Amino acid sequence: MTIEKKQSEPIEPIIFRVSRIFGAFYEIYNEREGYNRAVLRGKLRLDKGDERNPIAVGDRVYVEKKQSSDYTILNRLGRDNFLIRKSEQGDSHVLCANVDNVGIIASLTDPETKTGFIDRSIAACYQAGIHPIIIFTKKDLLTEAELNEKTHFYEDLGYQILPVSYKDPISIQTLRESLLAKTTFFVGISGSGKSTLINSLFGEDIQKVNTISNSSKKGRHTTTNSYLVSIPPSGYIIDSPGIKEWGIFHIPREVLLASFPELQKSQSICKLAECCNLSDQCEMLKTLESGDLLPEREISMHSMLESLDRIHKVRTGNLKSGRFRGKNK
Ligand SMILES: Nc1nc2c(ncn2[C@@H]2O[C@H](COP(=O)(O)OP(=O)(O)O)[C@@H](O)[C@H]2O)c(=O)[nH]1
Ligand SMILES: [Mg+2]
Repeated sequence: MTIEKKQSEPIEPIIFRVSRIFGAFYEIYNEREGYNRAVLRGKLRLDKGDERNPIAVGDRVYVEKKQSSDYTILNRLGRDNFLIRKSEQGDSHVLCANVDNVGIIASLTDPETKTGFIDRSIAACYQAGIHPIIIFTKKDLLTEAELNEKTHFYEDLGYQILPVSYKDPISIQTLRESLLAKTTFFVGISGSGKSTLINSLFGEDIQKVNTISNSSKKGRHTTTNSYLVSIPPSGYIIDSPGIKEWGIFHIPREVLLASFPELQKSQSICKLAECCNLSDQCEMLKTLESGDLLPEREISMHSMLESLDRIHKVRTGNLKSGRFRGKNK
């Protein structure tokens, strides 16, 4: 892409990735120029339409650098994928864009991350077509037998799992190798050991290193606290604020069911060419009700399906009017 400036002076825009958002300011990163601060071109600001923010952390953007070393974001490149979280109130939020993996940070103990959190995160990954890696933290606090019991549950379902401890450098190295040359979104409940893990991967305290972020912090205007950081020797991590639960209200019911490997098998034997939208012929529903799933799995799926029912009640109040946006007044 070439942008014409005063007709005679073409400018080659540079591609950066958005590493952090502070209200109207964007922190952008590329390997050659490091972290820099940018603003959005005026027109792009107006074009944003329905989206609360047209740019998410992880987006690739065309940037113009003026002589004064001010950076302006001209355009956003198309996204490979993106992850969103939708709350019960109908607020949806693009968490990040262009990611290869989601690292689900699940602490084995102190506090133990509930399987409900892991399963909701996996469902969100499934919907977005992004590979989940379950990173079990604090493995040093468990015996070998306890560790095996907890991790085999997900491993047997076919998921990639990585048990780690910041006290075990080999486990950190193994994790580093699986993240090589990839962009990985880290999600976890607070206290799960996410910051400790990122610092271990980075080699020092990331919050202190990311100086641009600190100098341009705009407190009240911050729309998202996620940030992208380049991890040596290659690859990126996007850290997200600790959350209680991944809101899955944007996920269609049949996609939620298909996010369970046990139910995917039933989906593949379904005789209908198109999804039946869960008619009584739905093979996935039949399997769910047949009692063939492990009890924990069945409880988890029913809990997720019940969450979807809750949003339908909210929707009757007409989300478009904005009545249920923001705070639940
Ligand atoms: N024993 C042990 N404690 C850990 C480990 N990782 C984190 N912690 C502790 O768990 C607490 C929460 O960690 P933190 O990284 O702040 O969690 P975050 O809220 O997910 O960012 C801190 O007291 C850490 O020292 C681990 O691998 N082993
Ligand atoms: Mg933290």
